Parts: sequence; structure tokens; C-alpha cells
Amino acid sequence: MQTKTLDNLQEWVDEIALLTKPDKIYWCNGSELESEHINNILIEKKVFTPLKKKPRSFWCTSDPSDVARVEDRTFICSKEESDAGPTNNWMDPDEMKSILEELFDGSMNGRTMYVIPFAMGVVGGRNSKYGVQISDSPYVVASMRIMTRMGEEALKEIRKTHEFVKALHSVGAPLLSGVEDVTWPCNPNKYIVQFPEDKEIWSFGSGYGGNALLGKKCYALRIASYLGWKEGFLAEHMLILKVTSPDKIINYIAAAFPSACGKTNLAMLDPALQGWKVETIGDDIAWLHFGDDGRLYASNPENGFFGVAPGTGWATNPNAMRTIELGNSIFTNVALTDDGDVWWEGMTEEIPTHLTSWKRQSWTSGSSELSSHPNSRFCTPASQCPTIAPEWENPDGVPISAIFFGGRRDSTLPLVFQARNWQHGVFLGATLSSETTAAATGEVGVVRRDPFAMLPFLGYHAGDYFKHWLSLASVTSENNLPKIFYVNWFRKDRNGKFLWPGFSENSRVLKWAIEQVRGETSSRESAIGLIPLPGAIDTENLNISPELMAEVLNVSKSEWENEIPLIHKWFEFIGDKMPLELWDELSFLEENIASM
Ligand code: SAT
Ligand code: MN
Repeated sequence: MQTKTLDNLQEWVDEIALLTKPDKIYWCNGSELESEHINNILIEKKVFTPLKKKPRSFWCTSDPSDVARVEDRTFICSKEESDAGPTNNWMDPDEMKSILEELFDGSMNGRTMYVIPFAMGVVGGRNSKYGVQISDSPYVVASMRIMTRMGEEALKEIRKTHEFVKALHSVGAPLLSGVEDVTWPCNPNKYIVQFPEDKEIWSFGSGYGGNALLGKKCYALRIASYLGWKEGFLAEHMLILKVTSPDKIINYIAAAFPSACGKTNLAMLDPALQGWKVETIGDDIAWLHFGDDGRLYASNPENGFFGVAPGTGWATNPNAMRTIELGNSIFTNVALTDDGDVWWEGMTEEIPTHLTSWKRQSWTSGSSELSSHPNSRFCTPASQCPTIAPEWENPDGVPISAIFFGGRRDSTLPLVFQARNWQHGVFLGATLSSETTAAATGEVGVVRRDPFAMLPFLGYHAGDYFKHWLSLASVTSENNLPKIFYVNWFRKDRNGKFLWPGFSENSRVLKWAIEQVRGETSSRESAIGLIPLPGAIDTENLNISPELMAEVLNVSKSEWENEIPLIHKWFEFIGDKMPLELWDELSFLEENIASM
């Protein structure tokens, strides 16, 4: 645990400076002036190219080897291996610390060490938490300023409580005097390490995304999920949205999908349905706490969006486009247009004839190479989003009435179904599966179990995590808990064509789910849960036949017969800590499928 000496922060900063041996130490205050100064450093180093077409916005490209989260280099170093569980890499904390201390020894040589105080959640909020990232990357400083509430105000809170997560980051590329720097320093040897009991993060070798912006996955998910287990809250890989129906009733929905499966698009949904309104609270992470009324309240601990660029366009996510139009954004690994704007695959129907690709090479339309990396990102302030809900900074969060789980599956999982109850809902979360995406290094398109979309982000044993979810039903009444749904926008027909149009049409699924929440039920029991009755999903003005709707909602006996052994194997992999209640759910599913 954190030792509470009078200035534990200064002590830690001194200790790290002694280890990493930077040329200079700079404490970030989060001011406009400082931001300008950091951006100018990045421009001077040719890391940032200012965009002529967007105010205070920059184009940036990483080293081609440093483009995504490195799950195989990510560790949960709990004291006991059994607390990390089978889904995490683990090493003894002392052993890991000695490896890391050797790597960090002199790792900031020739560079400036930035001290970045930050808040996750609004500063001063009842459920907000604090951290200090030490980093040798000015790109990280600029990004943390967008993604977190960074600077003076956060530091004041830390000085009051002396409570903060220590988040140490180095790109692992000491700069020898007289040697010219590269634009994207990094190290082929990468370690992304969480020490949950000590509330510490040590990240080495990468400068990109979740590997380097430590407030995000490392803190707000891995460390916070562990804290949630101990303190009785949840830290989840979920977007949060506000839906207002034509009769002006508001529902808040949280949805967990794996990385690069459309969370940002759903969070900023432009509904196809007349009279419905969707507003954004968060696009990636939700912390859920019980309110005094026994309901679960969600808040977004982040301050910005770090969204996948390719596929984001005026047709698919106009609100994301409007957000970035306002500027103040960093674009990494997308293409640069000849007139000083950014472009990526899927942004516009018309493809520019000439670009500079993310590899900084001349690119012409028709090229066999993509102009932008599939995991290229925009980093932009949430406050600029035209659909941001006024209550997005409500320190107590918003009461959640429905939770969606989902992934990318080309078969088996229907467009939408509802869990019979909380326990069944936890089963749906625990068995969530999805095809892998470019958000992490490794093969793309392989189906894997990704429980609650948290596989890469769990800070403790998956079995204990499932128990924690189940235990919420004993804290409050089932009635108070959100209703749970499973969605799959990605089901395909025999020819590999998507069955459901997705994007703004997903509002039709939101409408059905909200009707279910309101008890205006229009569903039937199926082998896997509650399925919409024919005609229950509003398809007005959508060119989709009843036969096609039946296909996208179909529960196929043979497909589920193939699925069940995979769930069996998954539960066995979790081992002794797999809750019996979920084994019971699996047996029940098996019986239901057998008797179809
Ligand atoms: O690079 S990040 O981890 O922040 C993005 C993601 O995988 O969701
Ligand atoms: Mn994410």
C-alpha cells in the first residue's frame, strides 16, 4: 500500500529520477501555455505535423513496430499467481521489479522526465481517482492532456490525500549526446506491468495508445478492476449512452464490446428512428458504483476519445467527425492529405488521389497498401462532441437501466437477445466471444472468448471477477439491477454479407431493449434467452424483409451445438474459481439446445 509520508509524491519522483537519469525534470500544470510549449517541442522534433485544415491539430506517425497494445507483453504481477488467474501473464512481483529496474536504469538519459498528475473522473468527485504518470515522451504528455484531467487541479487533490497510482513510463530509448533523436523512439523489448496490490504501473518500450497512456487501460481498467473487487465497484470496458424516447423518457445504457468493435460509433449514434435522441457519456470505460437508491450508476473516468480512425466517416459516425473538426486533436498513423488535412479508409466515399501514408510514403489511390494503419487513432476532447450529454461530468454518474454485451461473430449469436435474469446475464458476459481486431498485435479475425470484453484488461483472476459480478445481486434487489442484453451487429449470411446494416439502424435495437426495460414486452423465451417476437423490432423505413429479420434473429440448433463445447473448454480453462452458478447456466443452455 501507499506509504503516507508528507510528500510521498516528491520522494517517488526523486527515486525515479535517480533510477532513470533524465537530463531534466518537468512538472506538468495542464495550462494552455504549457500545451503550446509541448506541441512546439513535438513540432520541432518533427513528431507533430500541424494540420492546415484543423485548428490546433497534429498528424503523427509511430514506429511501424509500435502500433497496438502488446497483450503478450502485459503482466499482472499480483503477489500470488492465483490472484492473476489463467487469463493473465504473471511473474513474481520482486522478480519483475528487478527486471524492470535494470531496464529503467538510465532509460531517460538525454531526455526530459515529465511528471504528469491526472484525475480519472472529475476532480474532486466522490468516485474519482488520481494518478501521476512519469514519462519521457512529450507525445504522451500531449495525449494525457486530452484523455485525462491533467495538471494543477489534480495535483492539488493528490497533495491533500497523498493517494495516487504511480504510473511509470519510458519509451526505453536513452539519447546519447551528439546522437540525433528519431521521431518515434521506442524499444523492441516491451513490458506493460501492473502491480495491483501496490497500485503501481511500470510500462517500458512503447509510446503508443494503451501501452503508454497509462490512465486508460492500465489504470482505469486493470488497476481499477482490482480496486473494484476490493472496494465493491466495477471498472468496465464499456461505453455509456443516454437515450431519450419520443415520450421524453430517459434511459442510460452501458455496453461492453472488445476494442475496435464499434463502441465509439454506438456511443455517438445518430438514430435512424424519428423522435429518438442519443447522447454520449463515454465511449470506452465505465466505472459503476451503487447509488444510495441501490441502483448502479456509471461514470466515464476519461476526458477524451481515443477512437479507431478507419471506418469512422460522415456516413458511419458523423458526430465523431464533427468532434474532430473542432480541432485540438492528435491523429496517429492515419494518412496526411496534400492540403494539410487527415484522411483514412472509410472517412469519405471519394478517395483522395494522393496522400502521404502512415508510413510517410507517397500513396496514390488504387494502391494495394492501406493509407492508414487499421489501429490508427484520433485523440480528441470529449467536451467537443456535439452529442455529449450535459451530465457526462456528473460526479455521481448516471443510473444504468440496461447493459449490452457484444462482439464480432459472423454466425451463432443473433442480433439481440435478453438475459432471463442477472445470473444469466453474468453468464452472457462471461462467455462473450469476438473475432480479434487490429487493436492488439497478433492475428486478426480469430474467434476468442473475451469475457465482458475485459480479457486484456482484467487486473485479477477471471473466476473471482465473475463471482464479483454475481455478488452484486446480493447487494441490491434484482429489480434495481440493469437488464442485460447480448447484441451482435456482425452476423453474416452464407455469402459472407452482413445481415444487419448496423450504425444508425442500431437505434432500432436500442428501442426494443428499452421497451423490454419498461415492461412493454414483446419477446419470447428461446433456448438462449429472450428473443424479440417477429415484428417487435421496429423496421419502419428500413428495407429489410421479415425473412431476413428472422435470419438475423435465428437461434440455430447446429450452430449452438458447435458453440457449447467451446464454452465448456473456456470454463475449464478458468479452473477451480469458475463459479458453480455459471456451470449451472451452461448445463441449462445445453439442455435447452438439446431439446430444440
Ligand atoms: O490502445 S488502446 O488500448 O487505448 C485502445 C483499445 O485497445 O481499446
Ligand atoms: Mn477500448
